Formats: sequence, C-alpha cells, structure tokens
Amino acid sequence: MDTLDIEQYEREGWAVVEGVFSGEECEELVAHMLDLHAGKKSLEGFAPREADQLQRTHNQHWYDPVARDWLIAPPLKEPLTQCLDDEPDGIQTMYFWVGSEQGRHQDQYYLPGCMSAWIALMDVDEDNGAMLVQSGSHKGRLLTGSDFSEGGEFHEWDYNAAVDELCTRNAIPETPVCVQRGDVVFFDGVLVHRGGPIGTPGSYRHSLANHYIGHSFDQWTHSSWPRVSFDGSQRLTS
Ligand SMILES: O=C(O)CCC(=O)C(=O)O
Ligand SMILES: [Fe+2]
Repeated sequence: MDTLDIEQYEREGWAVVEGVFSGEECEELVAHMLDLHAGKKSLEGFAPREADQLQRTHNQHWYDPVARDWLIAPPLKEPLTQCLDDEPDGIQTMYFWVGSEQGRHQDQYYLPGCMSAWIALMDVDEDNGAMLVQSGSHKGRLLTGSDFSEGGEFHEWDYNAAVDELCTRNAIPETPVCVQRGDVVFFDGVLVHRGGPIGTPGSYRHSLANHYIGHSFDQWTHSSWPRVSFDGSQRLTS
C-alpha cells in the first residue's frame, strides 16, 4: 500500500492512496453486493430491488457487519487520522453499483465536519462515471443551510444549482478522479465534487463511499446516527 500525500491532500483537498485493498478483497465485497441485489443472500434491513434498480444503499453498516467492517477497515485509520488530525469516527456509508451522476455538492452541507474515504472496488474512469472534483475548492466557501434560508444569498435556489454557481465563481477546472480497483480517494468535506457522467451507459461502477468525522468533533447534527470508532465501539453524540 502506498502512503497518503498529506501535502497534496491539504493543497488540493483530495489525494489518492493506491492499493489500499487487494483485488481479492474488492471482489469479495462486489460479490456480496451482487448476491444481495440478486436476492441470493438476504439480510434484514436490505430491501430487495428490481433487477434494473441499482440505486445506492445508504448506511448499510447499520444492518450489515460486512459494511461495518469496511467502514473501519484497519488500513484506512492512519490516513484518516492524518487528514482529520484526530481519531476518525465512521458516520456514513453509501454503496454504489453504478456511477451516481450526482449533482455538484459539498459533503459538509449534509454531514457537518465530515471527510470521505471513497473506495474503488473496480477500475473507475470516465466510461463508468468517475467522480469530478474541483481541486482547491475546499479552501473556499462552504454553502450551509443559512445560505438557503430567508435573507441568505441563495434563498429559494436549488441546492445543486447554487453549488454550480459556487464552482463557476471558484473558476478552477474540474478533474476526473480515475483510479484502479483497491485505490482509495480521501477528500475534504468542503471540496466541490459530483458524480461525473457515465460515458458507457449500463456499465457498473462498484464503489463504497465512507464518511468520517473527528472523534472530538462536537457539532455533529445527526444525533441518532452512531459514531463508529476503529475499535468497533459505537456511541451517540447527545
Ligand atoms: O460516487 C459518486 O459518484 C459520488 C460520491 C459522493 O458524492 C461522495 O462520496 O461524497
Ligand atoms: Fe459527495
């Protein structure tokens, strides 16, 4: 496994660590998710889907020990600790079978204080929907709820359209994050990013997006979401 380039992370707001997970480990998770999707495995909490419905799972680690183990996989701990300058608490997971094509956003709008470890479970490029990131945008403005309330600059704007506007004002080109199976993209929760277009419709893009906050972060707003430490213990912020 490669090591995190913390200077790049701080400068660009993101950095890739190559080869964090083996091909075998990735294939195992992909097989687990394909089996769940196909109904070959059942799991309480996982809603069966139609064959053509590949919508992501959200917080699968709440009901699936496999997802929980991936959230606190030991090789993620050191790079996360460096980025957060604190011990990491896992707080959210999203599993994608296909590219999300999600509009531009900043994760901290939804998850205060967070950062991300985005795990490629297969090779990812512009064909199957690479993420697009705006390097350096994490040093700029974070749009928050108050920007959208009465008197806020973006009152009555659509959220993604407001981030599009922020992106234009930042005037920094977007970079497709093309990575290989087993690589992990660490990125700052203020970074402007989106799920890029899927160049080859119908292609798979298995990936797991994990989100973390620092153990001492005390502004966490999702009070019913457990904070999962790397030793497996869980707690709620009151
Ligand atoms: O995987 C994607 O396309 C988007 C993921 C994302 O927005 C995130 O992990 O925060
Ligand atoms: Fe995101």
